[in-house]
Amino acid sequence: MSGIFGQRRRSWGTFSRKFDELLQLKSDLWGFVQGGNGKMKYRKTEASAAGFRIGIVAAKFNKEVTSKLLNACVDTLTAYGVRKENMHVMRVPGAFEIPLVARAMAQSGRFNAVICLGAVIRGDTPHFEYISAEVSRGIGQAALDTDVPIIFGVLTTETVAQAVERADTKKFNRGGEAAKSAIEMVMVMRQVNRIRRKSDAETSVAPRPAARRLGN
Ligand code: INI
Repeated sequence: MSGIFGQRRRSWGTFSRKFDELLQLKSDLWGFVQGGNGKMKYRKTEASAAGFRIGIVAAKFNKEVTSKLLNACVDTLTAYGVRKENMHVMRVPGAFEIPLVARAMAQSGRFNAVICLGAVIRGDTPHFEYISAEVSRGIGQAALDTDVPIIFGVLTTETVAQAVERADTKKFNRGGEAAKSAIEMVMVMRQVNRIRRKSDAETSVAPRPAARRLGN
């Protein structure tokens, strides 16, 4: 995983990546699939995320759980075609710190989506209410402020056992689910931004910054 977010480089690599993305987008939408009778049919295919750039913010608090979420998230992104060099992971102390970093990553214009991973466990602490309320509000607000999909992959559970179960790839696999939601939301926002651009062009309004930056 690499990339220094905030830094902009314009090189042949950037242009060839854009070209790859365009080709990939086309094959995301249509491709040959095998029909029930064994014949090949030309129809919509599975989503692929090749060329996507994904930011991940993962809390260190309850590390045994958040590491599982992170591993599953990275594995699923990889399975969908996201290259390791296009994933940028930021670790933060606890869930409370996630929204600030997620918002900054989204604002950088370097990511198609940002995934937030954490585990807030009630235990005996009144902290739970404050932290879980703040992290969900902050993540939602960050997405609305930046126009970039920011995925809520933060577990809020009563017990450690519940959190472990939700992070388990053979059970709820919330890390993998968060990765899939991110990919789906990138596709959704591309469609929305296409509609916006069309409507902006019709009304001669300048394109919105988020839509312009990553070609979303
Ligand atoms: N952070 C978590 O991510 N999960 C928790 O369950 C938790 N509890 O219970 O206290 C927690 N606390 C730390 C918090 O997120 C901040 O890092 C800390 O308060 C410093 O701002």
